Amino acid sequence: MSLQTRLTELRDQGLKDIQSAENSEMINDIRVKLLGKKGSITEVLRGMRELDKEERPKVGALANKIRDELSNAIVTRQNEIEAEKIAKKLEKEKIDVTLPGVPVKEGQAHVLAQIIDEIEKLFLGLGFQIIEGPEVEEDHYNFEMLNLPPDHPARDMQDTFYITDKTLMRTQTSPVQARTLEKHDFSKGPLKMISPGKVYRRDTDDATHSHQFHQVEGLVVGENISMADLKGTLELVAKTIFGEDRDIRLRPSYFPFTEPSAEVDVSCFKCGGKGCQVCKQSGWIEVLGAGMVHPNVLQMAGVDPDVYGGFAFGLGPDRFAMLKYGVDDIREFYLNDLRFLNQFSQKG
Ligand code: 2U9
Repeated sequence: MSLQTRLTELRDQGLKDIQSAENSEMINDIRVKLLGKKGSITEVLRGMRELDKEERPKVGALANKIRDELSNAIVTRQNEIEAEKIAKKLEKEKIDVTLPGVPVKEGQAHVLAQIIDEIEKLFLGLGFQIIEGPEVEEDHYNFEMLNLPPDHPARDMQDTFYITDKTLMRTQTSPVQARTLEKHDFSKGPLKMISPGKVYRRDTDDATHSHQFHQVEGLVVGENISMADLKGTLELVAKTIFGEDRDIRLRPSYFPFTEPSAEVDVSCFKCGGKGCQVCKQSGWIEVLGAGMVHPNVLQMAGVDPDVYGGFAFGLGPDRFAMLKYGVDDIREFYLNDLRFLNQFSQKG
């Protein structure tokens, strides 16, 4: 068989093989078999040494033409295979961007967070700072700085979880106020702050008691601060949370950290003060405690009680939410049952 015939045969078979190759690996094998160092075309070219001088250029030209033809066919098929691969991938991964998405269920703040947010907004508007502090506290700040020395009988009501002899889960957010008061620079003006957060008591949980609940406490210390300032501030709290038409009244009480101290009632938001089941026919509901900061507390924080004075108050967002929404079991707030929590939609 002449070399020309051999070459055209190789070309015809090669082109067929190239055309029917299905992937890059097959194409590569064909390329090696035909055009590689030991490939069939290369071998034919090597055989040209035996040809007559006149024949060599003709066969050489044909061999080069066929080699080019085959390499072009290989590149073309290779490109086709690549394009087919991409097209298949695109088909498989096709998405319809016009389809409606899976709706994201919008959450909302916990009902207690909603109450705390409302109180924080009110006090920010009055120029108060919002200050948080540690839940694991020193006995010194939780009790002693608040005029509750060791063995003070009022400590009984605030029994808590002790971490060591001198560290405990705070029973009130007052220690945050004591720490801030101790550091306050009065040359820069009065101290006006609220401290919201979790507090702990060694209570057996029932419908009205929880070993962990929330407080927002407030403290104002400066010059010429009177009980009228206290009453005006608390009236705003009552109106913000329980409605514009609310009144408040102060009844004498006792707290070790305030003197005089008062329990604060809000006129019943259910009956407007006439008397109903919610207010137990009294027209009033007790909502918070307050008083003028005890001189001992000021003194212990390094503040001169002859120059500075102020008021403090404490309220329980849990109790506020129970009253406002008629929740009769405090434990509901801590069960994380969405059927309960979703009732308090922020959108109204
Ligand atoms: C400093 C000085 C005084 C904080 C106060 C109350 C009154 C109060 C609780 C009652 C039950 C809140 O809802 S409750 O848990 N508190 O009645 N708290 S005055 O007085 C302070 C705090 C810090 C330095």
